[in-house]
Amino acid sequence: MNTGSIASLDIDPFDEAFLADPYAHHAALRDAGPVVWLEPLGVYAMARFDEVQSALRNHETFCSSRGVGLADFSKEEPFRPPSLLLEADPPLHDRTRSIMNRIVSLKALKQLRPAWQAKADALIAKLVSKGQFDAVPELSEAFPMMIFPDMIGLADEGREHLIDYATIVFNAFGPRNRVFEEGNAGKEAAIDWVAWACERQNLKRGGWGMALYEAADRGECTPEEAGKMVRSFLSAGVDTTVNGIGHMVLALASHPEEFQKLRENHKLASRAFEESLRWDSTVQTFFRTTAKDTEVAGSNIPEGSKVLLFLASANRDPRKWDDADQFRIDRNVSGHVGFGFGIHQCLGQMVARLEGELIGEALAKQVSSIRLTGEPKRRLNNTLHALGSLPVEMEVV
Ligand code: 4MI
Repeated sequence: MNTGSIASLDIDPFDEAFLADPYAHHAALRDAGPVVWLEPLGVYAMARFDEVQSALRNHETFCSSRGVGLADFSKEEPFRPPSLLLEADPPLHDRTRSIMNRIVSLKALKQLRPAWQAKADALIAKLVSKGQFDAVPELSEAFPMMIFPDMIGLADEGREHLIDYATIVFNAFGPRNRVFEEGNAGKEAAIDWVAWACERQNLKRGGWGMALYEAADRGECTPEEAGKMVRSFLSAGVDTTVNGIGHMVLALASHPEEFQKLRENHKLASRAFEESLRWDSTVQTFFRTTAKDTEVAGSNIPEGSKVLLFLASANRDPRKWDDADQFRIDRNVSGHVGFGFGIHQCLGQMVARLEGELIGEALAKQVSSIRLTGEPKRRLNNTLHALGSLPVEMEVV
């Protein structure tokens, strides 16, 4: 229940008009106060940078083990057995994280880089020679699918289920609305395939999946837990980077002057990716649940409240960023919360950054101009800001 001075808004951030254009609605949420009450959902929300960042930092009060979606796992059956990482608090979370951190290492990525760079360059060369193409299937989906499943050591058969699985997982953080029902319809087979793909006997030797079972062999966790950690890789690793790359291409195509800056200085590629993540954050929102009564900016939030954190809005809060709505690849973007903040901050961020940097660099080297040839289409999802199609034309240098 909403008590006291907190502004109550008749806004459902999971309705289709909001999901189709979240940035048109964020200012109203931010301007209504540091904490607001969303009447249609019966949850608290924060959309300003300072409050989002401080809730993410304060994981003891704003916990994850009761789910990071609308459902409170202490009252409702979770849609799938909870993640040992995303939907866990310390000490369980920290144990999982340290097992996974040893696998997702700088050293591992250094080894992968040359082969990934060759693949990024070859993909862009192929697309530039085509001239016109849809950058969603042919670039932003194609590139992660060329590298990520091999890195995990997934079976060759059925990899196409990965994006359907992510659609289901990210829709499930929201309400059981039409986006959930229609977006997930016909994709159920992806759930069974992912369960199968996470089993030890279906993973290849030398991949990050098998490395988790080897951690189980050393007694760091049980084999069942290793399987769930593989599931975390598969849940988080594909659709996030797919749309991160898609948003970078969209941003560069719609800001030719920024693309020219990148062409003049290829070293800006990683910044271009980072800024595109701030400007159009793939993961728009996550919930937390209050583990105790708390106070935010003078307002009381009782224990057991769901609190919706608008990461993407924090990343465009004019209280924090100069010209917040402007995409500028040479700005100082450090501190954005597109990868979250605090103990849950994205485990795969180095992987995502490497993917984005390599695509940005390949574009800078090989392409002289990027032009939209039609309206970009959105694929509505309760959590991800996702692209359905992005028709572009690229001219060769
Ligand atoms: C931030 S996206 C994401 C992260 C982790 C998991 C799923 C999605 C998981 O299953 O652990």
